[in-house]
Amino acid sequence: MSPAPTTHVETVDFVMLYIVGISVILLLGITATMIYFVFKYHRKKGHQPVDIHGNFWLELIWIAVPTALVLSMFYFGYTGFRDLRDIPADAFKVKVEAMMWKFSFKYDNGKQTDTLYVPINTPIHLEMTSVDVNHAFFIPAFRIKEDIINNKVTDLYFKPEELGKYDVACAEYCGLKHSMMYTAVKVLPKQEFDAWYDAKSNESTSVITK
Ligand SMILES: [Cu+2]
Repeated sequence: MSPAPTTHVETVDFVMLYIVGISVILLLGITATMIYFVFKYHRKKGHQPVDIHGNFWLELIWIAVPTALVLSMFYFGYTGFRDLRDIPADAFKVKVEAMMWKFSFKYDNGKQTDTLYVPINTPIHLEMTSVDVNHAFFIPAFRIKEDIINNKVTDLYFKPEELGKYDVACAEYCGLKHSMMYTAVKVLPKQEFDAWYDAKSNESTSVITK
């Protein structure tokens, strides 16, 4: 497996697999028990059913085990979420403006682009707002997504660790051309990014197209 493009990928995928894994094991276990009971306790001639009034240990187990499982899901979900929200103060800031139906990226030095360019191995902080309706910023390969709201600033954070070009999509239905509201994030080597950042032209001459 190739290395993940950001550290968030491992965290988010782990939580996902953990929850789905537990759910699948429980589904199979409960279904198997149910089928077994249907055969074991079906009506038989000459069999007298008896009522059972409580079983302390059984009840303790079926309260304690699901509680522990759900709390562990919460724990991994919460620590993963904290990683996504813990934005380093020295992160490289890019302002994102969403509008029907495109994204615009503004850098501190005045540069403005339609494609997001970022240097590798650098924490990136996106400060996002919308000039019209609600949108959402989604980079599937990085496992990050956040709403973009009019008159409000929302944030996203990631640290790219793999060079390349990754899809960015709007993930909130925002009108007629919502389905075409796509752009890309290009992760460049540090030197190449600096050259682009300091150059007059807005477009990168990068050969990265994958
Ligand atoms: Cu949109």
